[in-house]
Amino acid sequence: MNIEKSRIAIHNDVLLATHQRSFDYIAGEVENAGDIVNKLAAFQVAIPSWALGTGGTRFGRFPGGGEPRCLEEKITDIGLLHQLNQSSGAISLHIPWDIPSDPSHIKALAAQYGLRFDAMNSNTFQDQPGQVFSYKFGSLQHVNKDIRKQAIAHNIEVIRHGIALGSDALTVWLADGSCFPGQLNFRQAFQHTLESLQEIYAALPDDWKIFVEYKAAEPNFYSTTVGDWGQSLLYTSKLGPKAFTLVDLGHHLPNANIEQIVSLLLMEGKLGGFHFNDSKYGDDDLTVGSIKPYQLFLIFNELVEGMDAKGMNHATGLGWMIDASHNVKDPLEDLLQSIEAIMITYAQALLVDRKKLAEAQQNNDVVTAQEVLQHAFRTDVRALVAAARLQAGGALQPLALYRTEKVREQLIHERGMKTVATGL
Ligand code: AFD
Ligand code: MN
Ligand code: MN
Repeated sequence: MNIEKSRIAIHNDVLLATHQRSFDYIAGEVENAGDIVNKLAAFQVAIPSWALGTGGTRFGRFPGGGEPRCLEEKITDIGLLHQLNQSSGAISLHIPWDIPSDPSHIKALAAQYGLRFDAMNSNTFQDQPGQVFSYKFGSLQHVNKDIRKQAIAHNIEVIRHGIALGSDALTVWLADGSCFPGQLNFRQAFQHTLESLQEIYAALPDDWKIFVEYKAAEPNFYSTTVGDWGQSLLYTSKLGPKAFTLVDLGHHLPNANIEQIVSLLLMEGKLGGFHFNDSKYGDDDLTVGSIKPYQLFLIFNELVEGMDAKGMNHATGLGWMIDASHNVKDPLEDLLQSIEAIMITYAQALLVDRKKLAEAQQNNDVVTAQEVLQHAFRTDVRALVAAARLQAGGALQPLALYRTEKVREQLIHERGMKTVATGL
């Protein structure tokens, strides 16, 4: 299905006068409103193929109907999001869930919706039907060389699928680790993993990157072989210039200072990918900004400051993706909320008075430093975000239009009530 441009135009016409009033107000309050709007319009966040259906929990799955049944339908879903907000212009695939039978057809379909292919994800955390060796005791870390070889070959196959689609990055997230003390020799597990990653790295095309994602715990509960940013940075430093660390907001121990982590990774030129979500307890994969919006702002503040210090383009300098799971909400509504939260926070980070903050830091003026940050965080920037969408051809209120157009009802009508998206 499609959301016709004319439907978006009618929706915008009705809201235009109110929007313009809010926009004029904020444009008078901030410096360079036009620049901020342009940066927001350029900023695109990839949607992963596995966020379009109802996520599994250990306890139950309560699908809401109309879930995409195949890669084509996943592209359609992301295309719909992009038509509404003009900020979801990329899709991230997971192999083997999303193996394209006809890559040129898939590429053409994505192009119709204005989507490009973001990082490709490999999967060595599940055993697939017909697979020779099991990953029960790990994949790239495994004590058995044949099992490591199988996992390496899978990652190289993922790169090949990505080349056919025009992607330029591979994300490796490993479930490797151990559940009990004594189960693993930590150094040996690290060395095996490094050697395996080196073989995968050797198969990367010249213009590709590899992102090594870390996670503190789960599914292994005692140790994780890429458990934190330090371990990821060790791997990516040893691998070489095409290797980068990937930060997923949900993959830290409680109260970790993620803003400091991204700042130092950027300083080292080793931050490559970023997964947005929110959480209260662990890897909850909740809607971005729904639990800790101020923390998200502080992280974005460091991202903007650190990228500017390196002369990086905000939109293209990192691989931005939402990594979420939906158990009680319509996944598409949740993704619209997540994108809105990302854009609002990015806009607030752009508002930070950097000169004043640097002066306050230099003078140990702690009070002013806090004032500068909180002034930006407390500014209502929603009209700037809406203006960026309007400029790009999106809807002033994507969620409202999604509901009035009855998108979910139409998807259920087309696909049925009992559809299950492949993925987590
Ligand atoms: C799991 C991991 C990680 C990864 C995703 C896709 O926690 O976030 O990005 O699977 O492999 O959710
Ligand atoms: Mn992730
Ligand atoms: Mn995760």
